[in-house]
Amino acid sequence: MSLATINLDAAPAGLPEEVVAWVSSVAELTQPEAIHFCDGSTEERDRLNAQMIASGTFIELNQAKRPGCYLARSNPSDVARVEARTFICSEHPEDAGPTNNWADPDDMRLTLQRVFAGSMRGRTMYVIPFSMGPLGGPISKLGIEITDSPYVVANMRIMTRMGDAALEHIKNGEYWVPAVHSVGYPLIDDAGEPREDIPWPCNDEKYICHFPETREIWSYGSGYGGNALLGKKCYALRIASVLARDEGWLAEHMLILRITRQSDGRRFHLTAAFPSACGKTNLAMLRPTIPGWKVETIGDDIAWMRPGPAGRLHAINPEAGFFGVAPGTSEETNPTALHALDHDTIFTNVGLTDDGDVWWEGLTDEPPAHLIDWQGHDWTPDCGRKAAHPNSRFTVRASQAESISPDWEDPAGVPVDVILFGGRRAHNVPLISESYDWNHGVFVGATVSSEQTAAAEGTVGALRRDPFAMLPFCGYNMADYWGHWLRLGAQLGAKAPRIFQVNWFRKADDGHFLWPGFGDNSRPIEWALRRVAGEVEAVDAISGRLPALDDLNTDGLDITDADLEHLFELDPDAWATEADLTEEYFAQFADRLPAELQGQLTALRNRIAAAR
Ligand code: GTP
Ligand code: SPV
Ligand code: MN
Repeated sequence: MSLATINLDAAPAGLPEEVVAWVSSVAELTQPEAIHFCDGSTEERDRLNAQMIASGTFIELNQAKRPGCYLARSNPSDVARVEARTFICSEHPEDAGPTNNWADPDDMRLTLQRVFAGSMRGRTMYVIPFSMGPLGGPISKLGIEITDSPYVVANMRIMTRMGDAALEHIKNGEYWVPAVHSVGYPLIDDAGEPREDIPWPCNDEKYICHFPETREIWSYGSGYGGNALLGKKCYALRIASVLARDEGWLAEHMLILRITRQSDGRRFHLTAAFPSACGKTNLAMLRPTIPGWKVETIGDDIAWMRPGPAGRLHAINPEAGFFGVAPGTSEETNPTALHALDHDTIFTNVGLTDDGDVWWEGLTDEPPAHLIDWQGHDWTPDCGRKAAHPNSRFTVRASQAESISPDWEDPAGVPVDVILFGGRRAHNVPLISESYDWNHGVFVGATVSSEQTAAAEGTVGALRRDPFAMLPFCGYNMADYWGHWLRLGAQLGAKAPRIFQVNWFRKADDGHFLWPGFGDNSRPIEWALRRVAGEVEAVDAISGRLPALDDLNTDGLDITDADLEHLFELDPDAWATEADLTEEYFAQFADRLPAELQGQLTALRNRIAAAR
């Protein structure tokens, strides 16, 4: 089958030969019934929405209450990223490193040929040209995702700059990354018999594959989130981290925000890496509980950062939307996000109320008396099940957040002053500490551990290492990635951002969170910014430099003195155990581990010994 023999509705003129050849080869393999090149128009969106309502993929929400909003319910087996089925297919296993699943690229190509063969039979194949980052920007990059899922098209339309405008850049010969996705549910079976479509097609066999040398993405079997919206984790993190290593920049799992001090108008830009579902969206939309600071949102999940002309590190948000965790989002915790969801939002796996609205755990104190849960079953508050899946999400344009910065689409990015590393740590890690220098900051980032959340399949709550919040997202050997960070720091020198570690999740012995979090996170951040401005001293300690308690703004803060002190307690014995575990952790990287990090471990041990 060649492109010419496939019934194209509106194939754009002037496609580069390599695009035609690639689309044809994927069509030949997957055998779709039709091919549609997405133009990104509202007409196209409306047509696909109507089609998804008819097929049951979308449930139209109450349009008087939430215009342009839809609910999708996934298959209960397809609710999160599948890290065990995510592969880095580099030629040499050591280039994927011990923290990734490696697969031989030749073997994987054979597997992919097998599963993709005929996988789109009876379906339309959508071709989505997209830009990660503002169109034509110096830090931005292009891609084309082929998918057989209209739900993916609808989400990519929100999450990226998608359609004709991106295609124009590809037609001009700019570099683009190919990404192929199939849900793996053809509508014609092997015997040639047609079968009915279902609201959430997917396949029990899943492969999320990355080829770092040829810079390709192939994803099979899942329609959910980062498994299927290939611009996000697959491109903007796993493939982009490889591009960034080779080209001298950084692709990171970080939010970006601007904080302006109103008294003198001084602007600070901050990026922060937290593991999945650990508060990036909330922090990106921070509403300070202390006066005098204004926060603007630039991004909530991914930052691409490059040294700029004046030698500073500049960050852009490569995405155009938020794919945010719904549960826990409320008028109290994140009013900005909540208000953004008033219109033109796709909700996935949340509860459906009797008046056609949405609900999730934490949205209101008082749950509705009845609703339909994320699996389509009747739900009442006492039924013992969750109304929304813990990894249920909303997809919304970034521009719908009232906190969005007027400069969020500046193609040159914003100059970064501060980098935060955080995780969920019930013990040991203080509310905030400053790294002694860049290399110490890299050590802190490299040793982050965090309790696992529902964002990926696995044991929720289990403590695991999540270096730089990139464990599931680094496209090459993690030790080489640390080396890349060390080199970039040396290049930036005195102009490098300052690095801090934070932990909103420390718990008291009775299990309550010691820190109120959310808007009050502005307090330790204020201290960090005052450090950058050279306005406040710090106290040298085991894990880094701590604030003197008097320097942390606690006006109006609802916390006991005991809890406040506990937040900064550093137990030398517990830290000696941390150091032992770090040594064990580092051992798996063998001779790829940068010597500087071994040196940082020794320095940590020396500080522990001095504190004893
Ligand atoms: P991904 O989109 O998965 O990368 O994650 P994210 O980091 O953007 O996650 P998000 O901001 O949606 O995290 C939400 C979870 O973090 C919810 O369970 C919140 O209740 C919790 N959370 C966010 N901020 C805080 C905080 O300051 N304190 C506490 N205790 N919990 C918080
Ligand atoms: C994450 O898991 O870090 C996310 C959600 O941001 S997903 O896009 O599904 O990866
Ligand atoms: Mn994320």
